[in-house]
Amino acid sequence: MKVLILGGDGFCGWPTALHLSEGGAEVVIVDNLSRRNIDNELEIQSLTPIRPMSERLAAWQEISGREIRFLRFDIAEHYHRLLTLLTEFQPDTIVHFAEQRAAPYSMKSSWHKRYTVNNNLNATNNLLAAIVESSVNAHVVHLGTMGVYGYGVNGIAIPEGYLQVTVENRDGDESKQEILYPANPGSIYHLTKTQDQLLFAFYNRNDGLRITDLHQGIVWGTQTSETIRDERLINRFDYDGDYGTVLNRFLMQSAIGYPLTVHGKGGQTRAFINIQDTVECVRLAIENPPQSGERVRIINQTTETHRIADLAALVSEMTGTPIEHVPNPRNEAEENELVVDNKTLLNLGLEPVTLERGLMEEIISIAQRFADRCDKVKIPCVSRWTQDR
Ligand code: NAD
Ligand code: USQ
Repeated sequence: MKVLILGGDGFCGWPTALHLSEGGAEVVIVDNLSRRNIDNELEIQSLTPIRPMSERLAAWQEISGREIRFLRFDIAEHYHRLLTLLTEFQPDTIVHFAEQRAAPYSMKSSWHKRYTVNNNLNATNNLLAAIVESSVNAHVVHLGTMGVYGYGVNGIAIPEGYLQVTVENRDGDESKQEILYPANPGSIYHLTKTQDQLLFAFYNRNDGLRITDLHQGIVWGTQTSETIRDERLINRFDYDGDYGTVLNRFLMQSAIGYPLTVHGKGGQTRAFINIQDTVECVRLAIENPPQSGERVRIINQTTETHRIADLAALVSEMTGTPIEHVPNPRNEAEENELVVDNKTLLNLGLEPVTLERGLMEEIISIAQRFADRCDKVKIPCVSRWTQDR
């Protein structure tokens, strides 16, 4: 199987590339290294010492005997390079991770809002247009987000993409329909993912493209069974106020004794998944593609839901780190309930890594081990959703 991985130098893309290569796929990575450049812009670096791409790839070849090819270009800008690549490589599957993925970064300024919209929507539209123009018969697996749904459930479990509704027709009779779950994004970044959904629905209906959209929760953890095989393969770990996600931030904060930064009361409930499960889920999605003519397949890629205050209490209990409630820079509900339907991946055989199993290992092997690389100044979340925050 030939797999093209867009965004394969990133936190989810790199371990996925290795996992698929280990499974025997011929893998080509495209990445413009924008994420590494954003580290330069924000004057921050991954807590883990990630290596340059050429060193990563040489190490993987040395260890596994398998080659991964890498092309550096911007898929949102260089349409014809993408088109040529699709025509020449003829991938069976294209995994699309190549978007700006931090909600706080997307809210930093009008420049960051415009960059995120331009980058993410052009990346997705270029990919879909190039598949049509090249006539390549590839299955697109896209990393979406749980945040497309918003986080309120109105007494129901969030379904996998589509909502059954009953409407009254013109004769006054009730008719049942299935619609895309109403989008309710909480940031410009999340907004781009809701718009991706419409692009997928259109190209699926108009051109018959086969697409799986994986609505992923917050990813925690760092290493996978492949990245752990050599220091040079180590995955990135973001902890700063823009790119660090909440649980990884708490783990790192506990390693340096920095009070755990709970926004407001910490009443927000979110969905989570471990990075090892992310790579397994992408593989399962690739192995189970939609049939030709099938509508966009939407899968909720998440394994647990937790309230932020409860997560902080758990980490605090394990490590003795105090909790600090800080003003919330985001415009989000003070608290919410969240119940998510995630049957598809469990039915395909996913055996989740639970917080209970993986948390302490992560604290010791990553957060404590690399604690001296942490720049405390970069911990506070300084990007505000509105000017009065
Ligand atoms: P990341 O920023 O670490 O990786 C994204 C990669 O894509 C980077 O290496 C970046 O350089 C590359 N990229 C971005 N724009 C590009 C472009 N125009 N052309 C070529 N390369 C480009 O992010 P991640 O955490 O690995 O997330 C990957 C995907 O998964 C994203 O789409 C994100 O929205 C989604 N996701 C992530 C999480 C999470 O918690 N990390 C949760 C849910 C969904
Ligand atoms: N939060 C804190 N303290 C912190 C950091 C965050 O209380 O120090 C809170 C936030 O206010 C928010 C929650 O934790 O309520 C989650 O924040 P996050 O930064 O961990 O996650 P989020 O911004 O939602 O984005 C991350 C990824 C994104 C992905 C999304 C999945 O960066 O790419 O799409 O998780 S989801 O949240 O399910 O939409």
